[in-house]
Amino acid sequence: MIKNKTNAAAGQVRTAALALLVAAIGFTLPAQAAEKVRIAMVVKSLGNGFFDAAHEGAKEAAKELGDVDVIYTGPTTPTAEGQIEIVNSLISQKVDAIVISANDANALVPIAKRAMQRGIKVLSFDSGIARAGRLMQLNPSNAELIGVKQIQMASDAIGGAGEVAILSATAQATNQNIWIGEMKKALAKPEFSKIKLVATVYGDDQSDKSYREAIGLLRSHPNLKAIIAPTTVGINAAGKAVADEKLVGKVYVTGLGLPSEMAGHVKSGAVKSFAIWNPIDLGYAATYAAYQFTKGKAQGKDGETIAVGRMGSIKLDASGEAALAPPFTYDASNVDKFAKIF
Ligand code: RAM
Repeated sequence: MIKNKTNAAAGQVRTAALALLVAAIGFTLPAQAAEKVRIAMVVKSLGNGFFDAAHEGAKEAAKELGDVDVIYTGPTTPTAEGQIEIVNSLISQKVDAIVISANDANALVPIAKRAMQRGIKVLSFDSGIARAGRLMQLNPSNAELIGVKQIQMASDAIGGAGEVAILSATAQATNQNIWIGEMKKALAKPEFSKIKLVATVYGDDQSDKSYREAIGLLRSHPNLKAIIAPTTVGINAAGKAVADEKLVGKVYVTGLGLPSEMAGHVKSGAVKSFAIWNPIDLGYAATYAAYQFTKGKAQGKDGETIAVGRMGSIKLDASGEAALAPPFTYDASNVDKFAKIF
């Protein structure tokens, strides 16, 4: 009897265990079938607030899409070599997509091609790879607009005449070089004929080097009226250099900056106005677009429209590029409000 009871009890336990197993299998099988899409965001370098904000946007897209894992990575200094190593390792990890802000348009083409041959969808954003090395490039905004905007802000700050200098990121950065080209075109316009570009220097998106380059500009060009930095790292360093050299009111800093990093410089008077687009939106849209490629909902054809969630849709031009919104201008009236966001 006792034995039988035990057997019955054991039988019940076995049935319950089986039921649990069935339930468990029932739950785990579909989950295994729906593996997450792994999207790697490769930035110019780590420790840059602009890319930290883009990462926030990538995480937001991943959360919304539900089946995405974001791998956020980049070299410690903004070099193409560092990014090539990283892409190599992402190929071995068999990620599904790579969205990269490139430190060099051409140097990354061979490794990006290799990734694409292995079925990885490669997109560039912010700073582009040449067309052969990516399926599409997402620009934050129209390049001409970004160029003209910066010259206009410099002109407004210095009363339309005087010497200006550019403090850029790295000498190979695709985006900064395009914008510098557009700034030079803008300077050729009659309305800016009294503004003279006297130097272009490179702080490599490193705070200390950017600061040293800014100090160098201030000391070697005593008549300098403005430093234009088309980089969030450079503009922040230049604002500090102008204040440290006690040149507030004599030299103005403008360019592309993050409100969170620039609010103090607007207060010190070193900066009257600067511009930027929303880096969170940029990271969000780039990640969303990459997802569409992994799902076969985007191919990168000329004229193609790609849905990018809350940002609506983007349309590829004849160079396989799309642009988001125009840059927004910040000054004493609004910098504090946006400083809380990015
Ligand atoms: C820096 C980077 C980035 C650029 C911004 C404006 O953070 O160089 O590529 O888009 O500035």
